[in-house]
Amino acid sequence: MATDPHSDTSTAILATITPWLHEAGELLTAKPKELKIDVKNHDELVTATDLAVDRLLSGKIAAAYPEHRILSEESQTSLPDYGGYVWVLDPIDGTVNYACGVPFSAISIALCRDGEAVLGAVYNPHLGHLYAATKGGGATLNGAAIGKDHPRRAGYTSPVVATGFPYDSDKRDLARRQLDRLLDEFGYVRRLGSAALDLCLVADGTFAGYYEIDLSPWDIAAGALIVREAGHQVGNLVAAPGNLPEELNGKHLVAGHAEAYATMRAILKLD
Ligand code: LIP
Repeated sequence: MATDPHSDTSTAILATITPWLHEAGELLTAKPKELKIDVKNHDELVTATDLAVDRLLSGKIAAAYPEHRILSEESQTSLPDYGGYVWVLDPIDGTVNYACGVPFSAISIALCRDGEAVLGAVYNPHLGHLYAATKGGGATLNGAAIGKDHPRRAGYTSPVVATGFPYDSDKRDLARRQLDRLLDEFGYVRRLGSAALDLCLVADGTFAGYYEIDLSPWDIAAGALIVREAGHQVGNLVAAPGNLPEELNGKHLVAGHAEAYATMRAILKLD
């Protein structure tokens, strides 16, 4: 039955999609003897599981919210506009990790209204971690509040920042310079391979910050809302391209706790 989200609160919508995420998560944790892996856009991996998760979740969204649109890494990668309700879906964020058997990948899903995220969820089925947030409603990990007012450990501030590297080889030299800047400033740098989960680890206090050069809307839509709702900061060093809403801008994305965020914005350059 179509539910108008205006009457159906974001929390209720999150409750609706949570079992969908667990069902999709079982596709990631299954250990198929064979896994079809293809290459798209010259150098990006896509597996049969990415496509299966996309079909599963896109189908459920279309059945429950037929008047909504879907922006998805594996089926609809752009829209003429972002008005009304748009779901932003990354069936597997961390596809290379998934393809190689590294247990650090996630399903990332957000619902936007007129270009602003109203709810987001990032589910890592390998660890059983469901990060979620609603706009104005705070951020949670497996239902427990996370963020600035809910430190992982009293009096402890993580010194670690995370980053990632673009598929596009033309951007690798800049990535190396940015990595140098982060290493010189912070010392502890991690590259775990999933932007969505990197953002969630900023939200829950594991990391002090995160930066990446060239992400897509589906990599960051849910994770960025979770960071904001955790009381931390997210922004970009450049404006969003074209008509893409700022909340879906993954270019030169910076996220972090206040001090680390300010430091990262000061040291990172566009050249
Ligand atoms: C990945 C991001 C990662 C980035 C990769 C890729 P995918 O998303 O999560 O942080 O470094 O280049 O964009 O392709 O696995 O959905």
